[in-house]
Amino acid sequence: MPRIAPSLMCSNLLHLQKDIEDLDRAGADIFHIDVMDGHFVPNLALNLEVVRQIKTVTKTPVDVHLMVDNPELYLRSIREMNIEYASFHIEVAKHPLRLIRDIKAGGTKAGIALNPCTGIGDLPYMFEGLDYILLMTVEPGFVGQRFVSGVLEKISALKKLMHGHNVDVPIEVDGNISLETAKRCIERGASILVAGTSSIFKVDKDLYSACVEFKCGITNSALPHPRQIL
Ligand code: S6P
Ligand code: MG
Repeated sequence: MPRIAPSLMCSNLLHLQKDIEDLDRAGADIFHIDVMDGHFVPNLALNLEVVRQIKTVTKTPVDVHLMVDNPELYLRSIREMNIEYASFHIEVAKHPLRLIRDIKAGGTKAGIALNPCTGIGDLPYMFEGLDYILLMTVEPGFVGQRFVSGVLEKISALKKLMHGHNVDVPIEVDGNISLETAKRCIERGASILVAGTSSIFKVDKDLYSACVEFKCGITNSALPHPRQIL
């Protein structure tokens, strides 16, 4: 069953706690949290201090997407906060195996993230110990960008590559994941969908209903009767 990971960077920070509560009621599986440093990407989103606060208001696992030049600087905090998932970018990792080992040493699941134009050829060297792979479907850094459809082929190729190495870890897709692009990614083998402004964080819809609808849409299940809505 595909899992939905709302991207909290898309939330209005003035009511972040309410958004988290609404998303929890709507059945969000994971909270995706973008941490940037203004160097790896020309933007700043959330930071680990905000993650610490988020963890006080929800029990839903958090997935920290480190879009930073020096992911090793963040490991101590990730460990102290008992973060469930953390990914770093392959494009900056000098010693990816060491990073994977250090993330996992604190009980966190370790993921590697790849930009849309980064190839998958080196991944088999890192398969051992890796818990998930995050494929960016937009250039990292900003919300509301166009879907890079070439990544669909990369999902299929990655599934094949994993199969050949007897590995089967979840593929997460991140960037312009609408109902339509989500379905195309799922068909190819993606199973964690980062939901942002293209699906649930829409100005004309309340977040709870948008998340319920998106979830029903990707799992092909019927919308709950209004009276079942809490
Ligand atoms: C982008 C970041 C993503 C965004 C997400 C937003 O750099 O890694 O997690 O938050 O892509 O979703 P959307 O639907 O606006 O692209
Ligand atoms: Mg992200």
